[in-house]
Amino acid sequence: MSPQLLRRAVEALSTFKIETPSWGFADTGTRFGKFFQDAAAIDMNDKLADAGHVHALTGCCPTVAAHVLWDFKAGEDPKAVVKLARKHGVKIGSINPNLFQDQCYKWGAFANNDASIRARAVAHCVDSAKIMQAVGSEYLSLWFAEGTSYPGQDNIRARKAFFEQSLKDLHKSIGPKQTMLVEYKPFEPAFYATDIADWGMAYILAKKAGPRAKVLVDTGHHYVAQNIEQIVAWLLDEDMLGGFHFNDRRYADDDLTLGSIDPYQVFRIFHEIHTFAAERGRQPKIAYMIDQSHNEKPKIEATIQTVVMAQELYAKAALVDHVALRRAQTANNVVDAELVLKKAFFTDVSPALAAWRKANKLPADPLAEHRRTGYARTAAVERKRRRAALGISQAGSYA
Ligand code: PSV
Ligand code: MN
Repeated sequence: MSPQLLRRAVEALSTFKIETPSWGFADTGTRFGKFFQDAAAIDMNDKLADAGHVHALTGCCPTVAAHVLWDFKAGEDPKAVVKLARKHGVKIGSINPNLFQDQCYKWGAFANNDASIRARAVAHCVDSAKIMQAVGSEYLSLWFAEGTSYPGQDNIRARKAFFEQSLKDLHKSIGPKQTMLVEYKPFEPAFYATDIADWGMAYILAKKAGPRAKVLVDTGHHYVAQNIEQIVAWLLDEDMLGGFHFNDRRYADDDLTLGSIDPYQVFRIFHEIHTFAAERGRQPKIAYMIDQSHNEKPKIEATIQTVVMAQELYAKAALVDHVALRRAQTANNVVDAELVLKKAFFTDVSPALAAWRKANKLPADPLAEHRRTGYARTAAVERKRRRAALGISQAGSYA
């Protein structure tokens, strides 16, 4: 690696931050069930401790995404959670309202035919925006588990109109320095017509909601052949890309560690972001977040794997020779254009990662260091004991 490329990769690493999800440290699984882990976090203190541990090892995860109903106790001052986070060396990041758990949402939340349920759902999001304000977070991250499962079940355009109005109403509670992120997902739990099934729908709704609404791309929420980096490039160009939920997908769902299936695809996504930054002379403001619920891998190890992989791919993508690429593109030299990307992708960036970690007094190998500390073993013993004392059973519940 030339000194020039090394510098470029280290520079890229110094600006890259990725948010961990509080729920990624707790016992979560698939919708068919969970396989429990002794070391899984029991409460918010555990989740923040685990997130703090990951940040201490990797140096690039200063914030933690929180799910309102799972992480904030009713009636509790959200500032208590801020304090707890500080104790563990992290901050609260995106705030995720929950519109998929309560029985009243069986027929939807923002698109429910019943105006009182729609109002309740918006009120929950407005309350979540107040939490966002109280904890000093910049992002309200919205995912809607709604739609219809059978043809004819509901009026598709009426649902769209309800969504537009509900999002507009919520937008009034979003401060000038805050952003509400609209996430899309092709199916599950609705199987016929998910209300926000793809990026186009999320774009239209965010655009209509107001200037502080942007689209969130969850890399898992796409069909197999879908070109995610093209979506990313279009959203960037329209100034509508707000953030990512990182994972990897084999089919069209989330939850695998980033780059475990297709690291080249993640590289291509980062390449579009670096290209945009090079052309516009500014970094786009993007919330990089992880959204994974591990059922098989140890949760902290999986999170570290994702973070390290994200850093590696981000650094590789920063090495693309934009001048050579554009030259090849304008000459319609398909082979050379592709080779420019491949060259960066196959460059070994470990010297850059090593230099950046050394400069930031971080362990050279975060995963090995995590294993060496025995953190998970200690947590497993302590949390198993605490679960027993609290009478918390790990059997029988659903994800
Ligand atoms: C839904 O699949 C999702 O991607 C949303 O972002 C949720 O908030 C998250 O997973 C956790 O269930
Ligand atoms: Mn997600």
